[in-house]
Amino acid sequence: MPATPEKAFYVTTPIYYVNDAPHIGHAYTTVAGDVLTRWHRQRGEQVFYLTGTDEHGEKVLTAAAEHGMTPQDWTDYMVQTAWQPVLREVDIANDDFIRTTQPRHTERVQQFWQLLYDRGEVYKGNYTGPYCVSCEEFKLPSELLEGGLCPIHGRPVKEISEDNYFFRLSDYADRLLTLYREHPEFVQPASARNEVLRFVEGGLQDLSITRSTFDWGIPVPWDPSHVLYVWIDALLNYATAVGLGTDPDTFNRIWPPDVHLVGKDILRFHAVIWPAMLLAADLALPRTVFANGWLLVGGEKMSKTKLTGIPPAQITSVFGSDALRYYFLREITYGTDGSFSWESMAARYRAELADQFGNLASRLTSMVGRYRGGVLPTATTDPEIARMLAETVDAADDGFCRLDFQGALGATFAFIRAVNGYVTTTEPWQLAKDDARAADLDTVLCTTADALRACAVLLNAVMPKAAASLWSALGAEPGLGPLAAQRIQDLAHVRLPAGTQVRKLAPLFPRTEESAA
Ligand code: ME8
Repeated sequence: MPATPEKAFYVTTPIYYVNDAPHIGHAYTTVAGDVLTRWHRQRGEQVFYLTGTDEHGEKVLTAAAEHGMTPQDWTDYMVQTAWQPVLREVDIANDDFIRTTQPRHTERVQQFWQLLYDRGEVYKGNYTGPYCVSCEEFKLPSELLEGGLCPIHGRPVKEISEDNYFFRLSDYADRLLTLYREHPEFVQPASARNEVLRFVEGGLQDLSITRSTFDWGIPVPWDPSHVLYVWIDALLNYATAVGLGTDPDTFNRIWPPDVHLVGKDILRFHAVIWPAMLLAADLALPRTVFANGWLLVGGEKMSKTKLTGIPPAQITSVFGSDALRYYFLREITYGTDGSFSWESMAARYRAELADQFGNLASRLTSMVGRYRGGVLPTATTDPEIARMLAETVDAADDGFCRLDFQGALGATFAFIRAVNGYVTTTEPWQLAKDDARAADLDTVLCTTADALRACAVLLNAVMPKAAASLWSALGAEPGLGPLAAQRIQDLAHVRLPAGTQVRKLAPLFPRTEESAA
């Protein structure tokens, strides 16, 4: 019998609206997913990482009209010039990019809803009530701010009254509450779980799933005078991208998702509507929906709608993509809100990346060059540093797997600080003056080089460019193989072999005038 292929660890980001260009809020979620992906790959797991764009709905239709373009031309343009390039800008290693206008999506979405219609999960009714186009969400009157404004966008909502089709969402309240109770890991962090619990305990209303006043959407298969509501089209991207209904081999290898990364603004869609849709179709449920907090500007959510978004390139052009990736995950507890400031970005760049990590790498590579002609000597490594390394690997693995990026990076940088301290205390530059202490100097060089070998692997998920430069300067590949093939589980047991050719390294995080500002 052929071996059953291992189920992939499946990570997703939200698919982003193409009404405007991406800002660092979008990059934040996508980088978090990328780090998770790269970490799990280095644990030896198969990983499937999906991102993409959400192209239907009124918001995109309006943006296209404002630019005098058809919605399809507009979405093609935005995907090619803005949304796909930003992935390269911040170094994303996604496996697929789904667009909701692709036939592989639209056809499978129609099949899915036809199935639910045939099963009696859908009925015709009338929706009258508020709708926020910026959220693409039907609102409850009680949720609105004074003056009838959307609580997220601070903009007036539309009052709509349409004959629509409805999904029997209210039937699923009990099953959802059981799900949250039996699987506390389903919604994370705890604050998000509590919010979802409170919401569902308050009772659910059936959901309007079609719109009939515009046609930029997927036609309802049983009534083409309606299009599907953009959210119940968009949520299905996670399943259509991996072959729902038409490619069972791929689907069974990847489904269900292990982690849906979402911003807290779209938590209810993912933690309430989405599992109800899957239950109605008898599909397995995702393991976890993890909600990240907001990047704030002046205390408010950074947003395309409010034009407060900072494009990622504005940061990467000064600090590089590794530093952007590092900064947000180190600075903000994943799951809570946080602010960006140039001052704090520059301070972390200087103190942690340049002065701690970069400096340790420069010190070691130049000392091996100066004292040992660039060849790593034979020596045992310092047992205390080896012990700390083993603890650091465990802490980092635990942190990354729980999406505690801050904790994982905190542990790794504490180790880097300790190794820097070890170099300072052992004073290799003094040892080098005394031939009788050559063995001690060898120990310091081997210990430090090997600690950096481990750091390259520990930081590869977050800073792939710096990690690759370091791996190459350490000359690690001939002895140990490519960086990407290093396994987290082996990290504390492997050593950089004697005889390794170490090259002097250009600063990993150079100080530029702008980064020092
Ligand atoms: O909601 N802080 O798309 P969207 C942190 N198409 N994260 C932020 C952020 C901020 N200020 N701004 C955006 C949609 N994000 C739907 C999703 S999924 C089936 C459909 C991130 O373009 C965060 O992850 O408005 C948020 O959920 C996502 O971008 C929303 O992007």
